[in-house]
Amino acid sequence: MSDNLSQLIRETVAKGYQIEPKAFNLMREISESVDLSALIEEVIKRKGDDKTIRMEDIEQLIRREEKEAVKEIVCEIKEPPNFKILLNITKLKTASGTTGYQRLFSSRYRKLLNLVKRRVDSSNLHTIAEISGERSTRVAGLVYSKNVRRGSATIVLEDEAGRVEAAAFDPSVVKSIQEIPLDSLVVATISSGKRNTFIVESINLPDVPEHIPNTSKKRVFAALTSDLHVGSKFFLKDAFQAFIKWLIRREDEAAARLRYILICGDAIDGVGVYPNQDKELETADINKQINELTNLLAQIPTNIQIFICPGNHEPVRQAQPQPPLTGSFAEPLTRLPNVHLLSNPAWLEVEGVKVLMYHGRSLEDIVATTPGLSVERPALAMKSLLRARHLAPIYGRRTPILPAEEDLLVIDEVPDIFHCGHVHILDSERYRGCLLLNTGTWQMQTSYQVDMGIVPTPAILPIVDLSTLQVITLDFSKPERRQQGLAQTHPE
Ligand code: D5M
Ligand code: FE
Ligand code: ZN
Repeated sequence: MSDNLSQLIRETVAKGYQIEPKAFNLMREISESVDLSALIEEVIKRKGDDKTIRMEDIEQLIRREEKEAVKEIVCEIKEPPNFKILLNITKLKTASGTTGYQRLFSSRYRKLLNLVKRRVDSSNLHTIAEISGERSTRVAGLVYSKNVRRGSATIVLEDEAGRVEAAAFDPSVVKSIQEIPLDSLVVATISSGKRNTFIVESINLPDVPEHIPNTSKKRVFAALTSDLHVGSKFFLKDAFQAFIKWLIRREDEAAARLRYILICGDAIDGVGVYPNQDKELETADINKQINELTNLLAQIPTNIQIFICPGNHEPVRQAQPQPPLTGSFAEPLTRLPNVHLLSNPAWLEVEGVKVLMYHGRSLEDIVATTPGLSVERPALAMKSLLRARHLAPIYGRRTPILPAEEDLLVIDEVPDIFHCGHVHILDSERYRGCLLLNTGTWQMQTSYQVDMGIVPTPAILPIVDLSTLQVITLDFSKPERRQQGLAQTHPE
């Protein structure tokens, strides 16, 4: 026990007061963090004839102190929100048929090539047609196909004018080929092997440079979430309602500082998304689902800005990029002054912090084709997308992609926060200064997920302090909410 504490206890007893053991323990616990002698003085002032100091007497005052602090925070952040919608794809020039996809891939190639040229010394970057048998040639090409075996791999690269097949035997190059998503752009050094064959000496994705993230000057928080699935029998309405109650009550600092909510797709469950979905729906009427979502969001204080992008359960075009909800489906939500309907993907700047929102359908294709990756660690699959600088590189598997004149799924800029959902598992990573966050779900495990062996992490909400990009999580799945730093789950 500290000298100050013993002194304080002696003085209190000398004044004729008794201290209950529980109160004494609490005093010891908090003696480092509060001005205990001022606190006991206040307790005595309130006691009257009762000469016993109980735990409750002290607790009441601490709570009041906390409340005062929260009130102060609320006053402190009274400036208007500071955000910009940097990319919201509402209109897109489509190109139909096979020429459509040719144009899309040619746009992808050119955009990623320009990005690579900004990053690396491009003076010796050649076209595939320029590969010579005499010396090593550095080329940029899209991965047309690849075949990885034990100890070796072959890869076919193509650019606008040609194709080349090359083999790799170096274990680190074979590993790189294994990790590189199909249809992404790579920079490879190709040399000639025996009998007119080519060898891959090195191969790299465009990647991101080491990045110093932008942060907010104000200590303002943003809740990043996804996959509510309102309308599903498995939507955890009580847990979501507990989150809203927590927001309204503002009894702790995170709630008081929260100014933004980002919902990264699958806000509603929709209809006809998977076979026999109707058996798992609370309501099969999309308008009713949207009304219920609107009613929930309407309870959120209007000084909190809410951004919503669609996922594969929303009634919009499934081919990506997906437009924002529109027409009668959007109407109830647009009546809320603080709701902003965005496309998938969308770019957002909140308090100076750049956020890339993308629902994450392509994560399924990444984990299905990359050995070592799984849905349990979606943030690692997100890292693959970021390194490929493309949100859905793999063409022709589960992710429908719209043939368009411009490939808007290229990640042109380095985001400070890359936000995805879809896999229903909360996960985070830091990669070269970027925060990668997959934000889980508010839906219990569905029978489909039981069959697929997907174990979701429902009702755990990550909240980002925009001034530091540190993440805390709040668990609303239990009545006893537990707060913890996300860094504890996956240390950097
Ligand atoms: O996706 C919820 C989860 O289910 C997520 O982990 C992807 C997985 N999922 C969704 N659709 C499919 C198909 N067709 N095959 C395999 N796995 C799938 P959600 O978008 O919420 O339904
Ligand atoms: Fe979902
Ligand atoms: Zn989804």
